[in-house]
Amino acid sequence: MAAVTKKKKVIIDTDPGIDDAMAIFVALRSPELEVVGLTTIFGNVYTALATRNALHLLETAGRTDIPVAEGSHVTIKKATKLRIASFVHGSDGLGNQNFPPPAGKAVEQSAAAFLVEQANLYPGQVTVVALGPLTNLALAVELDPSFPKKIGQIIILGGAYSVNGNVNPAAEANIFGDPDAADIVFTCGADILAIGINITHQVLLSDVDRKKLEESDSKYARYLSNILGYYYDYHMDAYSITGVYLHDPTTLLAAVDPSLMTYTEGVVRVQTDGITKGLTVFDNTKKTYGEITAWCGKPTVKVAVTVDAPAVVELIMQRLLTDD
Ligand SMILES: [Ca+2]
Repeated sequence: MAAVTKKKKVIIDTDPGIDDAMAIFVALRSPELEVVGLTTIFGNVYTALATRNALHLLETAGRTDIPVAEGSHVTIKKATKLRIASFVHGSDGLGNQNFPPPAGKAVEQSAAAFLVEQANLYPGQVTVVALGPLTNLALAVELDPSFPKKIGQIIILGGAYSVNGNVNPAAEANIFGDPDAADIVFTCGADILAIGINITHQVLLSDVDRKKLEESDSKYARYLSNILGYYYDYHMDAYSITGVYLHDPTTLLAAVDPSLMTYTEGVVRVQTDGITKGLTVFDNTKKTYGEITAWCGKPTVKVAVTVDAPAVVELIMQRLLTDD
């Protein structure tokens, strides 16, 4: 038994989303991981549709054994005016393919309650891969102040470190979706690894890769080929590129193989209002400022600074091009 490597327990907090779908499939296809649940959040779509899509993706993969817990429908401050990125992923979140509704249902528990429960069941052993706005995680911290110490690691797709955002020059979409929640999570004291768009904008799925997916017999590759068209069109319109950024699957791979990236450590605070709402500001903690700042005394987090992009794309493709 000693030779058997223990699988890492993972909860994916997600707003599916075309690249979320890809990340979920990569997770299910990764022998290093045991996906213990999906929790849902608004972002690419509203929360109810995120739940429907999460159930649909698990049914597509034949993994209805994995529970889905529905997350918050409002921000941590109860704002109901949400930023929904349907222009990126289609109004159904999955490239407007008119998939039938899922047969299954979410569990009764809320996402935050599920996160707290799993952290208590397996202290120090559960990794949360957060692929949407951070509301559910902030609610988990509020629900159980010991959650940050009981959760193993939180890997966050969020922020733009020393680069422009993708909602506006200041803000990256997941942080912009609920900046107050993001600030709670970044300063909660958990073992946090943040992957910003300075990283994910280096990881591009090219036309050649797309063709390989289209020509593959794998059910995952075929499914993704069908929904990727909308995402390619958005990237051509927004960035004038023939390819798509692999935000969510890249972040997921940090749970599979952290050595694909390098990291620095410091304190991240989030701007919660004004024209720079959603801005993530990293303090490298190397300078002792002459006055008390909002970063002073806050716990440090890890932020990814470089990525082996070809290796990330290769691993994603390897996981998706087969289905057994
Ligand atoms: Ca996402």
